[in-house]
Parts: sequence; structure tokens; C-alpha cells
Amino acid sequence: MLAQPLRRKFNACLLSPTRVPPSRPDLRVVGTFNPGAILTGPQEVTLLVRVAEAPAETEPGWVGLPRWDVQRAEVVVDRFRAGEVTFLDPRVVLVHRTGFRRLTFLSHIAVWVSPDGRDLPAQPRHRWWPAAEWEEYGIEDPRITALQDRFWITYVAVSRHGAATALATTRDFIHIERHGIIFPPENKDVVLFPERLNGRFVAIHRPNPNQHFCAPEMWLADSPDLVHWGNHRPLWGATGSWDVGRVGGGAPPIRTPDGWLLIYHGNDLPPGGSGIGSYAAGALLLHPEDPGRILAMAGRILVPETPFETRGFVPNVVFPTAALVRDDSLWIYYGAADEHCAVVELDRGELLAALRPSPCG
Ligand code: MAN
Repeated sequence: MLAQPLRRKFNACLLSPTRVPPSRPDLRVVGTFNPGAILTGPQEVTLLVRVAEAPAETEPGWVGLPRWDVQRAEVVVDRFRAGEVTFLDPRVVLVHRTGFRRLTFLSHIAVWVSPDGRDLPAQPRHRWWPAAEWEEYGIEDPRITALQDRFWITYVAVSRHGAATALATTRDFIHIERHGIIFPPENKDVVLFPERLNGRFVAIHRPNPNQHFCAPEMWLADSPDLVHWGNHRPLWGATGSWDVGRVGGGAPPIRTPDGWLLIYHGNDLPPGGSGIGSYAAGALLLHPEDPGRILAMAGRILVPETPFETRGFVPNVVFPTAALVRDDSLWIYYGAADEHCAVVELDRGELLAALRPSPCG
């Protein structure tokens, strides 16, 4: 379904790499994007921003690829002769000797506290670094859910073992407790429902199999404790148009009187296509007690259109990672062009009116 994108009541680019100093002089910040966000006061929004850093300079003829060294607890840069690697896109290189991929940057997570959700102070409050072997190529794309007495953070842990999803908890966003991998590689874009359903915690996840028997899919799983997950079942497969290339949970679902509102992302690169394609946001409404039932869908609600979305490290990317209810609006926090953090305010009534009953409801 290719619906019209929704009217943007307010839209701002909150953070760009030029505003954030690198963590070390030999590194440069290439991305400040894909933020988790949650209300931590009546107006205050805490954001967990993915900060991607690459080597600042490499000698001509050499390529430097960063990695977290767990023993030394610091970033190290592995150097390759230019002929030993092939750039697949700005994010990924193929290392000929191993036949495996490496990222051109290493991501950590910076904690920003915004007094009003529309503006960020000059400095982050805290930075949170990789620590485990399965985080050596970075920690990415956090999503935050308030459940019981703490915040639960799902994030992508990337390493030579693949891209997995890990879980951490915090009460203050400074002291973080890690609970390890909850969905093994390849699995990203995990979002947690903010309530138990029928006594179980529920997640949406996105397995990414190497052998493609089907269109990209989001799946559901449930858990007694948020650490051990089972009862895996497919939720939604790409519709064959704007989300034919990839589909994945964006923001943790929001309860509405009619059901769970899920803001998700899709990518339009067809299988076998070259390049990266374009990432847009869509919306689904899931049954309030049985989220495996899709009641309604809105198709694309946000497409890349502003210059900070259409130009950048990866052009044409709108990648939603949080959605907050504020009065009559929904504020969606998202990564733009794999480079910036942005927020857009949508009218909740207009969004709900765009949802069309699903044939599978
Ligand atoms: C893809 C992109 C990158 C990300 C890697 C590893 O290549 O989503 O932004 O760094 O996967 O997760």
C-alpha cells in the first residue's frame, strides 16, 4: 500500500555529527542517529543516540577499520591495504582475506536529556561503550521501554559473530546493567511492548535469514522475564512495494483505544537490486490482546523529503526508533540519512484516520 505521507506539524533536525566532538582526536564522528527516546518528566525526553565514529585520517593507500578491543577496553583501528578490501557501501567493506564484512565505523551510545523533546543541550550526559566480545563492531539503534520499575533497552550488538540484539536495563541512564544477547544473529530491530499481554512480555523482532524463501518479515515472541524468549511466530511480511527490501520494528508499540500502534520501517530495494534503496516509515494497528492480528495498516506515513533525510552518509533514510504521545500528537524520533537525529510531530487523529482495515484482521 502506497498511502500519502502524513502532514508534518513540526519537524526538526536535533543533532548532527558536526555538533558532537569525537571521543578521541584520531577519530571523527560520522553519524549521530537512530535514537531511542522516552519521556522522563512531564516535558523532558531522554534520548539514547547512536554515535558512529570512523578513523579521522588514514595514510593514502590504506583503509582503517575501527573495532572495540575488549581486553584493552578501547577503540583500536585495524589497517588494511586499499587492495585488500572492497567498499560495498559507505557503511560496509568486504575483507578479501576472510571473505567477511567489516563496518567502516564503530558505534557507541550517548545519553542526551532534552528539556522539551524539541532541542538538545550542547553536551551528552553520559556515553555508553561496547564491553562484550559480541559488541566489538559496535552497539547500535537502541529502543527504550518503561516496564515495571526500570527502563529496558534493546540494542544491536555487532561483531564477527553477526548482528544480534542485546538487552540492558537502567533506572537513571547512567548505571546500565547488561543482560546479554536475547535474539542471536541475524536479528535486529527488536521492540518491547510496554505491558504484559496475557501474563507474558511480548517483543517484535526481525530475523534476517541468509536464504530468502520469503519477503522480509517481522516476528512476535513472548517471554516470562524479558530475557528468555519463545513462542516465535511471523507477524507481518513486506507488501511488495516500498517495504520489499527490508521491514523492521521501529518504535516500541503504543496502546491506543483501538489497539497497538506500531510505527515500523521499510526499505524499497528489491531482492538482487544494487545500492541501499530508500527507507520510509509505516504504521500498523495490532489487536489489543492478540498482537499477532493486524487490524489496520496505513502504508507509508513518512518518506525521505527534507534535505537532512535525502542527503547524508546514506541518502534517503527515515528510520523511526521511538514514538511518544504528546497531547493530540505523536512525536516520532528517527534517524535521518544514517547521519542525523530528527523529530517529527504528527497529528494523532490524522494518523489513526489513515489506518485502513486489514484483510487479515
Ligand atoms: C547495516 C546498517 C548499518 C549497521 C550494520 C550493522 O549495514 O544498518 O547501519 O551498522 O548493518 O548492524
